[in-house]
Amino acid sequence: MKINVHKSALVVIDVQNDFCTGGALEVKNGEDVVPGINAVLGKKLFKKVIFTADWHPVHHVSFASTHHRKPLEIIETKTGLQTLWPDHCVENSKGAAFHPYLAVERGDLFLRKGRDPKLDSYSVFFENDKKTPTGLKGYLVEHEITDIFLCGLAFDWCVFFSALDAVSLGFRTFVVEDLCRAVNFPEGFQDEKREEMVKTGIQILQKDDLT
Ligand code: VGL
Ligand code: ZN
Repeated sequence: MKINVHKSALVVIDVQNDFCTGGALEVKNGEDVVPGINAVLGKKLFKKVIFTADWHPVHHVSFASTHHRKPLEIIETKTGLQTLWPDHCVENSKGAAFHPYLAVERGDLFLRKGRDPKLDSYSVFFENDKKTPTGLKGYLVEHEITDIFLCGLAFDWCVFFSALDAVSLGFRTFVVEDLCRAVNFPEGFQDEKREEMVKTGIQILQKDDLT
């Protein structure tokens, strides 16, 4: 597909050490997206490039350890159901840093999310209460971006929720599937989320489709 450079932004979601092999919340082969993302960035197809980072304080509400529970258990919080994770992306830790080979020098805007101790944020647009904005919409609108392309980690969590919000905010929304990797737990979750995205009007494409 031919990208309209003047109206398009690429959002690279949470390509951080903790989501890569050996990380605290390892996404299988997460780091495999890095060369492809760097190659796409080198093509200069986008008016703006945004890198996001999951960035939590210690004892964050999403950490199983905070509740003396086990990862992947689900608990009820004031803002609804919360899936619990291993401690991950703790602010200023090595795990929270971007993957060392990611071409972050191409970034226009860097956005941290999940900084409220009591509220998680999967989406790069709204925190999990579905109403607290991150500010990204304002940035994109001010730069007259209408088309957004999402990639990164994890396909079935942060990329998924970000894509749904992008559509609801009125952006033409594309997910570059082969520049994402999924948690896929339970098995089949990835296909389920993919299906949901397609039904919502999100276009799924591959990196070689970007020209
Ligand atoms: C993510 C689980 C918890 C993600 C972040 O970036 O997909 N998943 N925090
Ligand atoms: Zn997180």
